[in-house]
Amino acid sequence: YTMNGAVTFEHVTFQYPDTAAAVLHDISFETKPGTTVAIMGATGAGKTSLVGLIPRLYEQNAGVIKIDGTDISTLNTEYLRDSIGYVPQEIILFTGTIRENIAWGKEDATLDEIIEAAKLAQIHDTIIQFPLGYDTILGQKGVNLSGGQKQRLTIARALVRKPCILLLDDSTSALDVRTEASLLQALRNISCTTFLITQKISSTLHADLILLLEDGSLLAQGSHEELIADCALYQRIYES
Ligand code: DGT
Ligand code: MG
Repeated sequence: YTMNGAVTFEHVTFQYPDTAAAVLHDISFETKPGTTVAIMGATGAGKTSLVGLIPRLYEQNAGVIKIDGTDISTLNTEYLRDSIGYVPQEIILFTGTIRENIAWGKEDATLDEIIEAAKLAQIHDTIIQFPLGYDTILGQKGVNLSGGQKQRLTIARALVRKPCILLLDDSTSALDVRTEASLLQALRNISCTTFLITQKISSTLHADLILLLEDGSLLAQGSHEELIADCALYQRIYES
């Protein structure tokens, strides 16, 4: 691990090149290394766009993003994307073994590294229950996984690259509360700064920082206790 994973946004504004209106307005926040950041907000609020700026999938129009104090626009994008794991909102699995699906993009991963990643992603116990274990074939010719199993497999795929920062775009929506809590704890144990886009209040309860987006603006930020005390929208989400 080369990065500590402290991410800072300073007055970040972003709009997609082909559109007139900004989708993120003046976003500022600061995370500590190895912590959990939950990002909440209605559909279209800008959650996916926000996390996409961290590995520089897009460039902000104004403001500065820093990792460990360094402006990311001065960092090599290959280095950035090697250090940042990204689990996109759309899950992509292919017909092949579980082992191949986890190692996708890092074909030189050893079986030990794959198992380690699967354990962190809370999917190892499920995998070893299949008669063929990691050699189980997925897809039309093999087993079909549940939504939550697919999500954990794609999280394992990101973890096999040993990222310092992990971006989970709605990747725990199908996990039960206990499994999600175990996953977040495992990520804390390896000091991986985790951005978790979520609609579930159960995911935010243990987050160190919650970012609540509304129409591209950061409506509120803080811990669960702080937002319950200060933010009417968060209270409404909590009570619904
Ligand atoms: P979700 O996933 O439905 O919960 O919504 P978010 O919060 O992830 O929203 P996001 O960041 O995907 O979209 C924010 C706004 O940006 C929304 O008005 C749609 C627009 N947008 C998203 N992706 C693109 C893109 O690739 N190109 C353009 N021009 N606009 C985009
Ligand atoms: Mg999204």
